[in-house]
Amino acid sequence: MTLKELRQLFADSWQRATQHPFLTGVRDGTLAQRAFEVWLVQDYHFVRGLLPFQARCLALAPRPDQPVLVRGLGALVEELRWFEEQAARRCLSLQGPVHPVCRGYVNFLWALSFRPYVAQLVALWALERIYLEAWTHAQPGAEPYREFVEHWTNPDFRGYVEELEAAAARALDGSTPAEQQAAGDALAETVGHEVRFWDMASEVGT
Ligand code: MP5
Repeated sequence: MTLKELRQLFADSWQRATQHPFLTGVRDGTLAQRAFEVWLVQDYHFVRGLLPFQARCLALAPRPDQPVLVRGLGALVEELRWFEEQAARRCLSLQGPVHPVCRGYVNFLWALSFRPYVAQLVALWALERIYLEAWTHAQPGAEPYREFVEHWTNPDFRGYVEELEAAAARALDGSTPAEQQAAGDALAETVGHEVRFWDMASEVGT
């Protein structure tokens, strides 16, 4: 099974994850400021959890996948600094509680570390690909949010997602039926977590 075929199995929830009302609100400026702030703080917590997941993934990676995973880890460290700057500019505390939806997503990534490498890589590709498509949907973004739209739509980020896609496709290509099943399960769960993350920010912030 190819990555494209796998993704097609979850086309409906993929669309909900990439065309959520939160993103339409970013595009036309109707998103409540509080919803955006909730998302920003929780996404910081998410990225803090994503980094160790990706580091564990790197530990398992075959030689050809090492460069893209190392590149991504460097970008995550830089992104955390960027989030801290964004939060400070808006006087938002990053010390507050982690929302159960965010915690559930990070816990899922932790558990995924004990599943086959291909499942981990497919999930990593999916969560990055969803962010690329989601923020592309929000383009160009209303003024207060434009910098965020640019952050996840710039050519560098697109190139990173394409490299991850190639690595995930290679892993899937050489996988057993049981590993393909694990990859499909991981993909379904990842897309579900992405939808719930936007729902959470929209609900808590309004
Ligand atoms: C990403 C993210 C993309 N920041 N938050 C969620 C909930 N899903 C995906 O990850 P990155 O590393 O910020 O591009």
